[in-house]
Amino acid sequence: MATPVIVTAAVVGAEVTREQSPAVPYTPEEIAGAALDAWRAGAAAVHLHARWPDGRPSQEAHHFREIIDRIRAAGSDVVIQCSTGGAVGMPVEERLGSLVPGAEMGTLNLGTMNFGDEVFVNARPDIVRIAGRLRERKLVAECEVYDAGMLDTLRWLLDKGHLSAPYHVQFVLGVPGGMSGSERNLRFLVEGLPEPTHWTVAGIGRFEMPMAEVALGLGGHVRVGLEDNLFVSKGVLARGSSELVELAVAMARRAGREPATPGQARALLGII
Ligand code: KMH
Ligand code: ZN
Repeated sequence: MATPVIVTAAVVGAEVTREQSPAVPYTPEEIAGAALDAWRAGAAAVHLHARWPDGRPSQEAHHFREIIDRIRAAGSDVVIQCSTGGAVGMPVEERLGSLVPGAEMGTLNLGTMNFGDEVFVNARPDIVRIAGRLRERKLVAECEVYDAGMLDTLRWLLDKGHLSAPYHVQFVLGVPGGMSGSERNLRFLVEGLPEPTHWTVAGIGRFEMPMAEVALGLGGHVRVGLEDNLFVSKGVLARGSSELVELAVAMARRAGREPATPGQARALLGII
């Protein structure tokens, strides 16, 4: 049987705003609601950011705690992944505020890069520090790779013992400043993994669904959601991340793969 597909829903992120789409959630209640809708639509995992009620990005522990509590209170077993990337410009200690009890995974961004017109700073000592915090808290790292050189940083982290299995890799393709979302780029990155591991692709903007399709064929996993893309088709806004999850689930089934349950996702990712 083909490996089930872990569909991860990235329901809010730090950049998109309600001015761009009224479906963007801000409050912990709205973010938890979007996560639950995504889980009901077939997402096995949710990638969480938080916002202040006015929409500013937040890495405040109390926001993440409330989001997770609301998800669990509704009876969901969805895998919880918290962002340590936060928003461009946030100091590392602030970014680490998201790693609250109840988190099961945390992101580990593997390098500094242009991020649109801004710079997303991830100096190597900071990457080591975040990796250390994830290890201390027994969280599975999801390594965010935006460009090919970041795979060398992954190899370096493994060689130096800053990171060890189980970990997960996510290729984020289409950020202006990183690699764009082409099949050739994705194949090149997958071939460049330092050792066999599970991986996901998050295609940004118009790259979301095309990259999901390529990943499904290559045995990878898929991330979708409003953090990455606001549209279901050209000029048509998604009702929410759950609608993008529905599209990804249907695409997976057409490719002969079933969406993973949260339990299957935990087994694949090594979450205990
Ligand atoms: N908001 C981006 C600057 C992550 O979640 O770890 C970083 C980001 C990655 O979203
Ligand atoms: Zn994120």
